[in-house]
Amino acid sequence: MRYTGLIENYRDRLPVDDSTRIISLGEGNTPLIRLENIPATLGKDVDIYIKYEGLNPTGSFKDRGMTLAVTKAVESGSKAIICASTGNTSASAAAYAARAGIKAFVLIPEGKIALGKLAQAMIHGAVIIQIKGNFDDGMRLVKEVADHAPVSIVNSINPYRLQGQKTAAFEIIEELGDAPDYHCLPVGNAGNISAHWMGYKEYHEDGKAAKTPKMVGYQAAGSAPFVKGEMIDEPETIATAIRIGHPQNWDLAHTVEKESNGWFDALTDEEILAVQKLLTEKEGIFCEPASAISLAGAMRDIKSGKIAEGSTIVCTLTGHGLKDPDTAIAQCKDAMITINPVMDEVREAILNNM
Ligand code: AN7
Repeated sequence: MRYTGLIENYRDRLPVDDSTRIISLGEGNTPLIRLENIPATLGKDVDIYIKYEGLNPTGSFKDRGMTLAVTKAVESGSKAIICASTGNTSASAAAYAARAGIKAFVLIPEGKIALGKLAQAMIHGAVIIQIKGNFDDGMRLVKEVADHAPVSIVNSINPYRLQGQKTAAFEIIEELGDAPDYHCLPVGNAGNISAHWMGYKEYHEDGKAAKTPKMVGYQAAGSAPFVKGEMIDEPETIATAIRIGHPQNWDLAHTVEKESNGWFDALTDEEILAVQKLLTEKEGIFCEPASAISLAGAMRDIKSGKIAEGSTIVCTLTGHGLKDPDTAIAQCKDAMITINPVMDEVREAILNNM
């Protein structure tokens, strides 16, 4: 059967009915890839799977929530959606609004969103409002303006976003035959970790999984309110996707931590970038910096024994590496050889680099 997106696939578990016009780009159904080379380097017996959410239609997990948020906005008669974004939400909102034939307004922090995401929001025709401030300023403004203008908010404070995103947990359980022991994710607003936990609990309660995983959320050291235990006013990190100091799902995420017996921890930008590169070089998988933090954190916690040996671990790679070409290229400055167009020089380049 033709795959037509996650709402059709999980129709009976999502708030739609037969008359709902579904706005979909075929999101979901992303690969769960078993790491073959990295686990052996850790000196521990573990099974690590990557849920490659970068392969969604706009290159990030946001599409799972956006398909339902935009579907419901259109159903309610809305002609425009709005979001604040560190980049990926704006790209997704722009694409799904285009598909629906409605307007998208996106508020982004000036100079702090990755190039690919900006290109996406622009080419899909979103109205881009740059803020001389950060994501948290944008979020505050979106909430304020929604009371004064005819727009539907599609940030993760919109409950349909989380309903859509919970389907990633369903897919993982269906593929593994059960929930993993640990599920590691990058955390910004903590919508995704909360959505996954909803999905795991739902399938567990319905007998589709024998257990639920410990949920582990990793943040960038300069933007780690959950690790600090308080909001941060000036978040900073190279992983701009998670450059968020005032997470919108603060209480939900703490409930997830408690109920799942999980934890939050922080990693430095250097640790994040090193694992982004390792993953591309050792496994052939390219994700954006924010996404690499899930594996970077898992590797550290596996090595230390905090994640138990013998465990099955799923790490979500939330966004595609192509989202942020600047950061990738900056990591590989000396990776090019320039020659004259003669065979001898090509051969030399090969032999010198075997
Ligand atoms: C690649 O696009 O908040 O913890 O405005 O783009 O659910 O917020 C992006 C977040 C992780 C964090 N990885 O997820 C936005 C935005 C990537 C992201 C997160 C984001 P949440």
